[in-house]
Amino acid sequence: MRVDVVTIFPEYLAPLELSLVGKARQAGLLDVRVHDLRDWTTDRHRTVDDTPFGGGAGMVMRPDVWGRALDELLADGPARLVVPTPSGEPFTQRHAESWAGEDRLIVACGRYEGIDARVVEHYRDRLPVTELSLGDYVLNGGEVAALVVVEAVARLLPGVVGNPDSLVEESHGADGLLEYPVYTKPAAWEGLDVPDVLLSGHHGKVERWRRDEALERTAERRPDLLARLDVAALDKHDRQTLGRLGWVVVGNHLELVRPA
Ligand code: JB8
Repeated sequence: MRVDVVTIFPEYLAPLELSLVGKARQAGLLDVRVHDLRDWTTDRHRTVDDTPFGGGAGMVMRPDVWGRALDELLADGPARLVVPTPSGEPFTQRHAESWAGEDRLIVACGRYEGIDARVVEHYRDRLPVTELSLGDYVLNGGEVAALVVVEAVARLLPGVVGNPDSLVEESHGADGLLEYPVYTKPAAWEGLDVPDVLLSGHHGKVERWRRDEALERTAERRPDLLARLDVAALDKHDRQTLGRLGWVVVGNHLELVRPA
């Protein structure tokens, strides 16, 4: 897969040389190209921004500079355009899974007050475009989101993660629950013991304990995930555990009932 990242801070993307993503690139599994938006400016000062029409604080990125950059990259062929913005849709593992099956992404990193809205309006009629949020907080630009998207997608590409089993049993995986807690040696540390069941060698009991821990953690930390869970994925024991946590099946979903 190919990913083009366009930014006024190409050095910000240096971590994409490292670790698993760096190895995937070296192995030829992932082609990441980082571009300086200022390469598409035409003035002496390499200007990428201007004052907002209608007034207000800050500066807005010019659509003409972005248009030249994106048109040149798109001359190589079609791509999905990803535009990080705090007003985008929340990035999830579902986006990463879907995009890992695509040929090409272009990530357009804004700065200042963002990119002139006509850029997304123009390319939406020509390409799949996703305005994407990393969460409900505000960063200074889209570069961190570009790092997040490349890492989340790259690890799902065939051959990038050595043991593909690592990809199936994890948080925000298909079962819609958070991961259970994990432990390794030493079995006793700072007065804290690893739960006995994990040392028992009883595979069935280990699996049940992990499932209950995942359900409890999700109920405690991410009730929004439980409320969106498909109850078809829950066995009788799951429903018992959730019942003790105050969650009951109503139709095809879960609801939290407070004790009377
Ligand atoms: C200007 O918070 B963010 C984010 C913030 C930004 C821009 C893009 C993304 C562009 N500020 O993810």
